[in-house]
Amino acid sequence: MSKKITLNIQGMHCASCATIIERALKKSKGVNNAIVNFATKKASVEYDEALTGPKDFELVIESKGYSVSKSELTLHVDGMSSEHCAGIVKNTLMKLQGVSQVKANPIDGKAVISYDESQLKIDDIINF
Ligand SMILES: [Cu+2]
Repeated sequence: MSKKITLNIQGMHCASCATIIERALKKSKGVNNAIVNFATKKASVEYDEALTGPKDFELVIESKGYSVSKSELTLHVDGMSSEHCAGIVKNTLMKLQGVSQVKANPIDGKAVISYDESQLKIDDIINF
């Protein structure tokens, strides 16, 4: 299945940076097409879901010295009072598309989520 995503890229300072990233993405396994726009700082990637995914693109982009910008959100999760609950919260959140990291702490009941704003909205996280 072919999928398309948009990533926000940090660290590009001219049009040739965009070209470097674009070439690297196009060369990676499972990528059908990639367009990197310097002006909007966005990369749009068409890929085969069975072969690759956003985490791979992130690695490719980082290997060229750029990064994918992430947003961080802290939620207070009611009732998350043990390691067991924290584990469930973490696993559930990690399944959402665009979420790259979750730290769930049963002691203060807080979950810190790193996610890609272009793939996931705060409402999606809160209502999941
Ligand atoms: Cu440049």
